[in-house]
Amino acid sequence: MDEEKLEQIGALPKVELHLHIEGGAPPKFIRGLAQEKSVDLTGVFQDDGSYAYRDFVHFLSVYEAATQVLKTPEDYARLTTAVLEECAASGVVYAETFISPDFCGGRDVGAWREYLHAMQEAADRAEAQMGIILRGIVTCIRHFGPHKAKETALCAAETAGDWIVGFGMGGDENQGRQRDFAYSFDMAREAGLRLTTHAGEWRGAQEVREAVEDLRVERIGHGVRCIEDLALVDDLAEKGITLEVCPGSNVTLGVYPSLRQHPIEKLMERGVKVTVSTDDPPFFHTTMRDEFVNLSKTFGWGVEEFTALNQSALDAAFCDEATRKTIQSRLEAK
Ligand code: MCF
Ligand code: ZN
Repeated sequence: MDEEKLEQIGALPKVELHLHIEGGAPPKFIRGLAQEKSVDLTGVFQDDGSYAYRDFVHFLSVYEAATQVLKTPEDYARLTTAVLEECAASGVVYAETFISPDFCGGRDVGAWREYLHAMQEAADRAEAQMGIILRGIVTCIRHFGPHKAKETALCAAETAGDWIVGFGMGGDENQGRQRDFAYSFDMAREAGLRLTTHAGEWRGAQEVREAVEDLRVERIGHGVRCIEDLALVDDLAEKGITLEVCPGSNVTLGVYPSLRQHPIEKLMERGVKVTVSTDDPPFFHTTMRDEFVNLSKTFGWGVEEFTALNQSALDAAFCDEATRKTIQSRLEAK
């Protein structure tokens, strides 16, 4: 692929469905807040200033350690601005972000509303200044257990609307089962929220099947390990379930040894709805632009393939129809 073509692909407008808000924090931003608040972040950064972690479980604890500096709604407003600046610089026109009442007010509904208000105001400002549109997915954390997830689901149900559009789960897939969280997902569904859960990143195809059957989600975070059971892959294709695939994250965390060996192309060829996201971009040394360019270099994809990926993402976005139309016209205008 020649340089000009790669440049063109990097410059395409993009839709991103899988982005954890604290995971999008530039390390400099977190270091700055730590200094302001005199928080000791020993062990969070490497000598070169990037986030330090050895493996997935360590990544989860470093993520939580970095999040300690985010103490107030105002901190989350600043974080939202910093994350959206990075997204917009990468050509993202619409993003959905995972936000968690665990970190924003300790799952207290009143406090959660204040954090949410601050993030939404920051997102409105970013939309006015940079044109980027953001929506939120309230997210429970699997390794915090089902009881805390219920409190999180209550926060989600209380604030469901045209900005909080979904409910999801992230965290350590090796703890518990999807069905342990069915009560919370049912509560969110009844409040009108759309559903997604992380599955099939660290555990195999069975985990993806359980996510679909036990939580009745319409999207899956990662989901890539479904490739280990082709009958399941066909089932996902038939049901129209969308995978929020994060190739750079998977390679950096060691789910696959290289992008070449990543199943994204096989999944698409077999008819599964696939989208591309960054997950926690600075943790994984990536951006949406990098994801597009790297996929193009590895699989030889051109504008047509990336246009299809964007369209799958927009079709699976949890926003309302008026917003979808606005984004559609932005994708077509460029
Ligand atoms: O997708 C990656 C890796 N797999 C699982 N979970 C997470 C990922 N990035 C963040 N998370 C989790 C993590 O537990 O989501 C939470 C973090 O605390 C934040 S949700 C706003
Ligand atoms: Zn994730």
